Amino acid sequence: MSRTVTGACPHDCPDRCSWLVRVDDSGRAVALQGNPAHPLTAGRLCGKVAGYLEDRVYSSQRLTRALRRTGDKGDGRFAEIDLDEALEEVAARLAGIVLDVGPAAVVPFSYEGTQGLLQSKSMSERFFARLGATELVKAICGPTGGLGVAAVNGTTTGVLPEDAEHARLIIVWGANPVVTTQHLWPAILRARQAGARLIVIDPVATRTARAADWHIAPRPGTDTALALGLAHVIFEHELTDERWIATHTSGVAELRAAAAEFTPARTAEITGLRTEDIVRLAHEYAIGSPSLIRLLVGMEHHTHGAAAYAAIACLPSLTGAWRKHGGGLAYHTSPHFMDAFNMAGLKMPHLAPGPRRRINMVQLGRALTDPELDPPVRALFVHGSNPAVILPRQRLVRAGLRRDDLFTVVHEHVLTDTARYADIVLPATSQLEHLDLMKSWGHVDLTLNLPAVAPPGDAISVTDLFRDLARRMGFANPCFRDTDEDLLATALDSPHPHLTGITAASLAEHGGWQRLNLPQPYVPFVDGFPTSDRRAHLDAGARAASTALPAQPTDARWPLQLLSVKGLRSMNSTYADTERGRRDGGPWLDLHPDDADERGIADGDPVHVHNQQDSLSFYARVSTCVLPGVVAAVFGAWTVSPGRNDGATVNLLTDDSLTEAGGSSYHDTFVQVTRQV
Ligand SMILES: Nc1nc2c(c(=O)[nH]1)N[C@H]1C(S)=C(S)[C@@H](COP(=O)(O)OP(=O)(O)OC[C@H]3O[C@@H](n4cnc5c(=O)[nH]c(N)nc54)[C@H](O)[C@@H]3O)O[C@H]1N2
Ligand SMILES: Nc1nc2c(c(=O)[nH]1)N[C@H]1C(S)=C(S)[C@@H](COP(=O)(O)OP(=O)(O)OC[C@H]3O[C@@H](n4cnc5c(=O)[nH]c(N)nc54)[C@H](O)[C@@H]3O)O[C@H]1N2
Ligand code: SF4
Ligand SMILES: [Mo]
Repeated sequence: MSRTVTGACPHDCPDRCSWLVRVDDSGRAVALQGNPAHPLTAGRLCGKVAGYLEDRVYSSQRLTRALRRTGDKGDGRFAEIDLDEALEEVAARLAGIVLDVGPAAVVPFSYEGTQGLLQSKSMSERFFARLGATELVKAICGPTGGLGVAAVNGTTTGVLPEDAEHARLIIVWGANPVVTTQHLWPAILRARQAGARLIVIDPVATRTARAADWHIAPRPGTDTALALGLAHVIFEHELTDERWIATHTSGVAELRAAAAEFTPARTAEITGLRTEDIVRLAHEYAIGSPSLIRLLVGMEHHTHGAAAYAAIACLPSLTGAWRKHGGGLAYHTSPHFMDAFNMAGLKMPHLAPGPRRRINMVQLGRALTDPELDPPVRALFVHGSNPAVILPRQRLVRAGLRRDDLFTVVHEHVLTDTARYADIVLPATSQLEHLDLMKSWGHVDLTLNLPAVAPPGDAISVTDLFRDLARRMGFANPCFRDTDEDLLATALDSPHPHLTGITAASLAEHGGWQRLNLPQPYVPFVDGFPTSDRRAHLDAGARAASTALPAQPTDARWPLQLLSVKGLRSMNSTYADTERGRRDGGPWLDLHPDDADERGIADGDPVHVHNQQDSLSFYARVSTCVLPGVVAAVFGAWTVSPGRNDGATVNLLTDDSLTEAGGSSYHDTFVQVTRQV
């Protein structure tokens, strides 16, 4: 008899689909489908994940045995070894490095390959805390926008993205939901069916922008100016909600003064938009009711990204958009979960023997190659991430990974670019083979992922891996013997009202998911913002004014701004190796006709894209999809993906400077494009 097991997609995607796995008599998963009972998933997985069984679980490329490197770092030659032998070697090497140089010489590098609490934030965290390893600052995605929005509202949460359905004027600002949040997009479509108008603010004519009623394309990095320009018009034309401002905000005088400088004419000059469009947008926004601004990650990857989020976050408080269900600002929903879970119990940071050194993931390349770093990084333990592809300044990262005196362990599903540099590769379980508890950053349903099939070969989960290493390294604390079920119960062991009545058993009984206990309808902030004085701090938006000018090329040789965006068929760098991931062909670089003409480039021509860091090959796609002065490419390709990219991994060109919150300012990258002869 076949059986059906409930689970959830592990990816770093706001949609967090609930899924059903059909397993046949022999214990093989034969079908994977979106859970029809979960309202947002609505029975459908996206095109990236629909093939998870073939592309990952049963892929011929799947790692099922531990590997030891036999060739040079990076060239991908390995020999299979026993898992026990591999783990013994890892434990011995880590112990040796701790003894020789100290525990800070060990750097764990994990990110969002799986967003499961157990696989990404439990036993591994305990292990590295107990070891006293360097702590990785993981601010590449989220904290920059979060810093700006929370400076105003006290939190990054707001309108639930699914409540876009109730809005009648929707501004999607720096987000591409048709590609990146495919299950939340229908909420926007439903709103439109009910008469809502959709405006997209994006320098690129994305699929979302092309579907909008109005696409506004400011120059990249000019959103602070645009938001302050809109505030200017809203003040000047008395479109403010004075009652909301008086009772729910502070700092309006500062914001008014800052916005005074951003006349439509000046705003137009900075953003490249027309003055009449700025005035019209402000009016439409202020009058639309309920009006919703949907933010995601687009403005984050700029040096002054946080400022833009702060300036934008002031707008709904100027117009009182928060009053109505569906009105306000929709951004991350994570805090609804993360504030509720017992994270200290799960991660146990107190196990650390003392203060831990911190290294920012964005600058891993620097850390690995800095001759002055004391202690030097001597061991790198990677799981749930592909740093050789996703990090900026890729050549430096790879130079670091190539170091002979660096011991690198990579726990993975497939032999990624990063895994090719490993001394030891360990095979990881897939989402079908381990237990997990999944939050979401796009909705408020908690999902349970039950193991559906046995792991292939020696594949081992993150939790089992670190339990085993803890034992081998003699960590006596009983917390290292907690089972996955114990860990799951610990995560939910919290007095927070969002979790009342939610247990592993109740999640299973409810078909694998339950909504957090939030009021329905959820109308945030009508009773006050979660700030010290319960008010939105508009002065934070005023302070943004000082960084309202966009990044400029510092060298006339590299005049074009390169935006590297998310791909339709890949999930960051995941699936870039699959047939599906390669279907788009290319790699493509979008280029404006003016810039193409100036360089004698025709549509489809092979081009070099180069700057002070590197040079890559692309095919030009000449169209007005991008503004003059801007080029755009999808990031995430691997150097070794055959046929697709000739090694064109965009992060060879991106710079590793930090945003205000320690994120990566990928988009402040400037390049030149020349026709290949
Ligand atoms: N298919 C697919 N889905 C994904 C992912 C994926 O790789 N593929 N990745 C997931 C992850 S990790 C994330 S963080 C989310 C991201 O989801 P999104 O934020 O929706 O995606 P991005 O492509 O990073 O950026 C969105 C848009 O911001 C625009 N942008 C860049 N600079 C500026 C600017 O200065 N101002 C304005 N207004 N817009 C700007 C870009 O042109 C881009 O179209 O998607 C998730 N979902
Ligand atoms: N130029 C440029 N660079 C970018 C971005 C951009 O827009 N432009 N976007 C940035 C953003 S927003 C983000 S979030 C990051 C994403 O960076 P990452 O989170 O590193 O994303 P992925 O490339 O998906 O790599 C995740 C890896 O985890 C592995 N994995 C999945 N599940 C498991 C598991 O259960 N166990 C183990 N051990 N491994 C697992 C996958 O096989 C995959 O290789 O990239 C950033 N990089
Ligand atoms: S990547 Fe996102 S849209 Fe696709 S199945 Fe996973 S959660 Fe759903
Ligand atoms: Mo991200």
